[in-house]
Amino acid sequence: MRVFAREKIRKTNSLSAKSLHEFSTKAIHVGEEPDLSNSGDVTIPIHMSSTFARKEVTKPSKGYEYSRTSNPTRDALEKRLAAIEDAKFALAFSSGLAAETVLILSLLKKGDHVIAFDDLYGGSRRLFNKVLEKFGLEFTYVDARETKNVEKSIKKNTRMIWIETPTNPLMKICDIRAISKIAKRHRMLTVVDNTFASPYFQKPLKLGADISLHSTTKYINGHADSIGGAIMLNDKEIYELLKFHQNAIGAVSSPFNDFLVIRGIETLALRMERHEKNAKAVAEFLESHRKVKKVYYSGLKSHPQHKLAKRQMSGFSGMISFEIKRGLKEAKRFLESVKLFSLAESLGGVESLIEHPALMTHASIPKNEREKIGISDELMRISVGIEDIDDIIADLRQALNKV
Ligand code: P1T
Repeated sequence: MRVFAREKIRKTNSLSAKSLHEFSTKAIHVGEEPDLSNSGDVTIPIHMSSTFARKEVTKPSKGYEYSRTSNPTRDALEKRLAAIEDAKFALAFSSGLAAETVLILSLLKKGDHVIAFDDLYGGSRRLFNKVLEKFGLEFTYVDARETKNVEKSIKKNTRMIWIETPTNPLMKICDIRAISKIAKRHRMLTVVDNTFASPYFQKPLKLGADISLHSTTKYINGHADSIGGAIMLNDKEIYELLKFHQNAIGAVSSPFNDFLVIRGIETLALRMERHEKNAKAVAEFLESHRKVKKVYYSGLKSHPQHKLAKRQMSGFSGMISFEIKRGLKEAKRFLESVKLFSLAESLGGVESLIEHPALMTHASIPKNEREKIGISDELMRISVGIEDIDDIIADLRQALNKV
């Protein structure tokens, strides 16, 4: 019996991110190898303790001293996050915006300049302009679909290029490989907010980016029941700097939320396949509806960057935006007529959500700026859930009939 147990220990201990190659296997096993010398939990326990006892004054017993600095449940999540993004390192934060804040405060200083895609989550632009500019950082927004717009905006003090692709909310695509090349040539860092694609469909680090960032609140957790953020990267020096600031600033995720995100990741591959399948059907339905003016979905052949999306993503994800023909009043009527969809901010959960960017997620961007980017009053964004596709389309159809 003892021999059997030891054999099993050896077997389970051999599971590591390095020895596992396929996404779904890593998403289920990395960070949760059962420790058979202890209780052998198959799922990682939620270590709620804020502090850890030690025997010797100067040496934490198992490397843990205080949960802001590190925590076994967070460690498990960070290992898994690194594994699913094929990254060497990952760090987990209390929100996507906390991850962004720690990233910028760790790597930039007063007087530094950032070039950012002009179509970004409204909260990211609010963070940049209303918070970080106060500390002497400078941001320039460009339409990064044209790589030359990025190159043209480089200044002596430019240190970072910040992109989303697909963007929130207009699903614009930029060329991660080409932009990363420019950044390298000018010794700048490329940060990709990979929230909309998820690590299942896009791996920015493999395309040359330095940092991949996520709001884990969205697809990675996938059940609309926790707020969190993550940074994945390969550079050890930058990782150590970020790890220092994660502790020094303190915007860490809670062990309970870490547990939820670990559990969410286990079904990420299955969920993303279904999100995409449903989204394709919804995009085609909307595109063929006479009351719909325009559909924004990179999986449609009519999307101006469909080919680039196909090249750098392995799937098109579940986010769609669209405009109806009859103005704000009718858009509001449509939004208030859906029944299966919840009219709510956020995205990436199993349930279908719908929202109005100009009045909700992107309301903090001045109207003239919004219009310049293309966020009109008729624009609506949907996060297609994994419910039965017939029910999803029936709900959209009945709401369109009310317009
Ligand atoms: O909400 P939080 O976990 O802090 O993540 C911020 C964030 C960062 N990046 C992208 C691309 C995002 O979409 C978000 C959050 N977005 C929404 C809440 C939304 O409804 O678009």
